[in-house]
Amino acid sequence: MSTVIKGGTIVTADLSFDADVLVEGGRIVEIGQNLKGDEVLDASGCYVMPGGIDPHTHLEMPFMGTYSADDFDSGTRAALAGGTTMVVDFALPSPGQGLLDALQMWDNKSTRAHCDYSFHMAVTWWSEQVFNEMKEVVDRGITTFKHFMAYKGALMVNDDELFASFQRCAELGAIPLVHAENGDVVAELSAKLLAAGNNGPEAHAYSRPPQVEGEATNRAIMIADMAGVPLYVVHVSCEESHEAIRRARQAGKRVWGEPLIQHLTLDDSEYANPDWDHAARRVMSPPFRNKAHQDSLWAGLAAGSLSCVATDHCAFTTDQKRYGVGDFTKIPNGTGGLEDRLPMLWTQGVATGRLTPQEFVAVTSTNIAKILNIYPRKGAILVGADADIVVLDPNREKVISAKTQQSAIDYNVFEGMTVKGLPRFVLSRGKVSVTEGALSSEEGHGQFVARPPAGPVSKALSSWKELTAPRKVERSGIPASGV
Ligand code: DUC
Ligand code: ZN
Ligand code: ZN
Ligand code: ZN
Repeated sequence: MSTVIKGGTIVTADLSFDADVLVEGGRIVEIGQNLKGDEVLDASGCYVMPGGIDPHTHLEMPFMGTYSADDFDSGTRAALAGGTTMVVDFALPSPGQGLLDALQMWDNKSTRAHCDYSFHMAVTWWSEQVFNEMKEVVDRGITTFKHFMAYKGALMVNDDELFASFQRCAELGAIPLVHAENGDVVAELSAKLLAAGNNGPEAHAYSRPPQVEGEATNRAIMIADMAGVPLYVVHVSCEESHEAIRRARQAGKRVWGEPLIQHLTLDDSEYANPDWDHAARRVMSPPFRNKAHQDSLWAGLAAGSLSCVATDHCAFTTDQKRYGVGDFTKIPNGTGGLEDRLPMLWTQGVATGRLTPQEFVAVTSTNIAKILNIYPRKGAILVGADADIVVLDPNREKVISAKTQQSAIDYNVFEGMTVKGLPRFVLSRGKVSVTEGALSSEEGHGQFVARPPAGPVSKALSSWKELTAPRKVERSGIPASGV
């Protein structure tokens, strides 16, 4: 059975042109004029783009005493409903747990996926076992390792562990990721705030000012440079962190930054809401920032200093958020966004003129496909590519509401916002999974996407190593010791 997507405008990260797309056997088999297929999808007036890739989700993840509420079923349904056709989730070993053990847990959970997926592996502690298992993880097609510089006493790794793991990544052709916040400072500030009776959700933001993020981003960049490895910084929320990434890139270092749709579109005034639930539902790390930081992130996407827009989808119900009544440090950190990432970015980015449609495709799909070394199988409209396609209707609109979302939680941080630019069709490896808002996806259709380690292109460009390579100095006059 073949499917032809007819009469639309193809938009890739490079160019736009009018053409039909013929899909068969899960792949794009032809691009051209007047193509014929068994099934016809009318794309007139629409943009035909590579399906979104969300490089940052936490589905059914054990975290802060509970589990994130969306699993691979509801999470990937939400993804597809919003035009995202692949997610990269974090396999998270608890400290002391082996990486392969954690991977088995994620393999089991992900059998429910409605769209394709891959994993990043988190390094939450360091040992010979972790060092050894990293190789096996890479052999299984997981070539990215996440490190938390925050969550002291839980997931945080120290600088010695960070340096050891980054060096191991360099050996394996893998890319380290960092959650960049100074966990020691966050812990100190949190304790001070609580001692002063500041225990509401707004104190969460006070405990994690932009400086803790800027400091950690700079530190991670320097440690990666010394390890000779590229670096991907997740959820860049502020100018301090963006500035560090900009400077590193300008100096020729291979560093990428990932802002979230939430940080681009929601600001810190949310925490001043007198309704405890409203504020707590928006507690995530890093927290929302002010307008100046948002402007910095938008500018970075346009200028290319920031590369990918993600969600960090880590959804908790209102009941779960209430674990933190009386102590903001116990509010499970995280917000949803999987279903809303593309429509929100289109509405507030493309429709406002801040991003071109090509830039939209680059930051929602193509850039991350290249970084993860799965381009052009993913992130492309090309003959031979997987038919992961979103047909986006720029005139289709809705008001975001928890009542109509796929996510399992009871609210939506974008509730009441109008989005214009919604999928008419979404195809997941050729399977029509969404038609004008109606889902026809299939549990278990999603497949694991193994990623080959990067070749020489992944080498960091810093000249630090050559300039300071240890050289033993030959000396003739060596003084007698110990006199
Ligand atoms: N931040 C969150 O808000 N949730 C999950 C993990 C993280 O780093
Ligand atoms: Zn994080
Ligand atoms: Zn995260
Ligand atoms: Zn289902």
